[in-house]
Amino acid sequence: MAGKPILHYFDGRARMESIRWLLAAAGVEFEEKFMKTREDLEKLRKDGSLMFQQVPMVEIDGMKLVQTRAILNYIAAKYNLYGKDIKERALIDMYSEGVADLNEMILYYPFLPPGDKDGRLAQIKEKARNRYFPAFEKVLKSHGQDYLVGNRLSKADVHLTELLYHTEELDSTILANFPLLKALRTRVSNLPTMKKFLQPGSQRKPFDDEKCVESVKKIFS
Ligand SMILES: N[C@@H](CCC(=O)N[C@@H](CS)C(=O)NCC(=O)O)C(=O)O
Repeated sequence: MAGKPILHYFDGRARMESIRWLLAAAGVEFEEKFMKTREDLEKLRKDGSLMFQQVPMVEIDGMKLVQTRAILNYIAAKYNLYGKDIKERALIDMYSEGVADLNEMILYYPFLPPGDKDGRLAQIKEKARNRYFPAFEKVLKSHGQDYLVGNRLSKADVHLTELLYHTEELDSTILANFPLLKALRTRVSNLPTMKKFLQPGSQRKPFDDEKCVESVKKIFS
């Protein structure tokens, strides 16, 4: 039997968090190896583990996978979170990419210079309220089903739920006008695998705070 996937990254959210969420949703246990220093990163680079010299890297099924989206797609395909046919997959990809666009803005936010943060926060909220959340609310309304695609859980639901949690951390009122998104978040959060992951003490990471930002600067500078 294959061992647990091993996640290589720093001890923070950034690009690895959506991988943690997706593995958790699939009910897959995983191990993590946190890089703490530049030497840790160099070691992975020198031993040829990082195809493009970048992390996230995930050891899974005898492979050393890099590129966040490739990793997510592999997990989704393996654990039936990727639709039943190519049309469903196209929708799941389209929704996941929309989520990723807003998520990218949030991911960089903690690493911005202090003077740029207020502007970026306003931009994130504006895009969430006026572009991304209305689009996903409309999808759920259009078919009246429990999940975004095919009436069953897919990676798109997991990514969107993660995004909803993270935007709510930035503004607790952000979901006020999106009842179907709230319902989706509750539904996904109540899945047994997710319930466990959302409890304190799980491998879910908190917001990337100043300590994390400092350590990341040391690793990558
Ligand atoms: N497209 C890649 C980007 C990965 C990336 O930018 N990783 C950063 C850490 S979050 C990194 O390793 N930076 C070092 C470098 O690019 O040399 C992905 O999605 O995985």
